[in-house]
Order: sequence, then structure tokens, then C-alpha cells
Amino acid sequence: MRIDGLRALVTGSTSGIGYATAKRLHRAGATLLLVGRREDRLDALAADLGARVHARALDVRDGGAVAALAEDEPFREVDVLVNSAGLALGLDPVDRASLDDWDTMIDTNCKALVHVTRAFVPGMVARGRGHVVHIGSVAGTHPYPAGHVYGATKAFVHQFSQAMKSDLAGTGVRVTCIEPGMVETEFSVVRFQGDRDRADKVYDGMIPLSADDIADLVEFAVTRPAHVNVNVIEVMPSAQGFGPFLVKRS
Ligand code: NDP
Ligand code: 8X3
Repeated sequence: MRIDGLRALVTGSTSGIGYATAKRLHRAGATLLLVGRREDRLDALAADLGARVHARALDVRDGGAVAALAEDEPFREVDVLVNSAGLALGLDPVDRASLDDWDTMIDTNCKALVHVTRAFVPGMVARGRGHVVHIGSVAGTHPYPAGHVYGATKAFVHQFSQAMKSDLAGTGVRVTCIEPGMVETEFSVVRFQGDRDRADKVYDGMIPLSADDIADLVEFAVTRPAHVNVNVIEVMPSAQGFGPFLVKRS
């Protein structure tokens, strides 16, 4: 499939994977519809990209704003939707983690993602073409200490994607869930509430994935021939692996 001429909406395009994906799809010829909260970043990216760009600053947790966006002219006909907006907050064990952080992760990674998807998929089905790409995580499949609610939100994204695929089979609308391991973006800075030193330590002494590595995979999935649906891509840095089962001995 060719990307030029398509309209691609990327949530979370102010940073990281969404930013790299927006740039990648634009370079391939798509018209970009950028969404994120930080208006200055959207303006800077739009200025950088030049033509074929529309941007809206909004919080994807605002269901009314998301529904209104789908009625807004440049956003009415979306061919490719990349749901990258999301976050992890905190790394405290389940008995000490913040309930507010849990709510924010659930509201953003799960509720907002389904609201955005629900706003744009009916138009795709009516036009008989479209592609929804969700950014899940290895954390949705492989548990790690203090990954509880973040991992659970990404398990939700995985299962929602797979079930969507069942509903949309034969409609011309494709669904892909890309599930990365460690990608060096602002992800850890956000997780540790702006503590850059702690965030940097996450990637110390190893080569993490880059946001561009993930944008590559989005482009790969979107450019397969129309009869090919890439369901799930799980990807990790070569230096990352899985932990052994934990056993607490008395
Ligand atoms: P970044 O922090 O660099 O980017 C997150 C993006 O999400 C920002 O553009 C941010 O924009 C946007 N966002 C967050 N909350 C909202 C909101 N309420 N409304 C609108 N936009 C929002 O992290 P990544 O690029 O790494 O993360 C992108 C996705 O990839 C997330 O879903 C994350 O869970 C997932 N992921 C990340 C991995 C990693 O190791 N980095 C690994 C696996 C998955 P703004 O603040 O301007 O609103
Ligand atoms: C982010 C990947 O391993 O930091 O989703 O949870 S991980």
C-alpha cells in the first residue's frame, strides 16, 4: 500500500514514538493530523513538516473534544490512526502505588484509546478502508515488578486490538498492535515525574530501541498490501530479556 495521499492521525505526536511516526508518515507522503496536549510542540512539528499538516491541541481523555475532532473538516476522513498517546506513572509496588497514577494510566491508555478509536473507525468502515495502529507494550504480556497497572493497561490494548480485528475482518479496515520493550523517549522522564537522572539510568549501559525503530514498524505494517494484516509485532532491544520466576524463601 502507498502512503502518499493518505490522511494519518497520530495521537501523542508531541514526543517519542508518536513524533517519530508522524515525521515518518509525512515523509512518505501522508497528510498529517497531529494530536497532543503541548501546543508549542505541535506548532514546532507542524512548522518543521511544512505542508500537509493539521494540528489540534487536546487531551485525549476529553471524550467530548475527541468526538468533536472527528466532525472537524480536516480530521473527518482519517485513513490511518496511530494511537501512541499513553504513559506509565511510578514504579512502586502494588501496595504503595498511587491510586491517582493508576487512574491516569487507565484513563489515558485504555479509556482515551477506545474513545479515539470509536470516533474514527465508523468512518473507515463506511469508506471501506483504514488502518488502526495501537502502541501496546511487552509489559502487556510479560509481567515485571511494579509493572501492575501499566502492564494491565497494555494487556487491554492487546486484547482490544485483537477483538477489533475480528469485528473489522472483511471491512477493509486493518488493525495492528505494536508492542515494544525499552524505547528511549520521554517515557521514563514522565514515569519518574521529571527525574531525568533516574530516567537516564533506565538506559544506562545498553542500547535501547529508538522512537524511529518503532516508526519503522508502523510504516512496515501500513505499507503491506491491502490483503495483509499485521496483527501484532513484539519488539525488544537486543540487550533486553525476561526475568526468571521470583521465589521468596523463608
Ligand atoms: P513519550 O512520553 O515520549 O510520549 C508520550 C506522548 O503521549 C506525548 O506526545 C504526550 O503528549 C502524549 N500524551 C500523553 N498523555 C496524553 C493525553 N492525556 N492527551 C494527549 N496526549 C497525551 O513516550 P513514548 O513515545 O515512549 O510513548 C508512546 C506510547 O508508547 C505510549 O503509549 C507508551 O506506553 C508506549 N510504549 C513506550 C515504550 C517505551 O519504552 N518508551 C515501550 C512500549 C510502549 P502531551 O504530553 O503533549 O500531551
Ligand atoms: C514500556 C516498556 O518494559 O519499560 O512499555 O515497561 S517497559
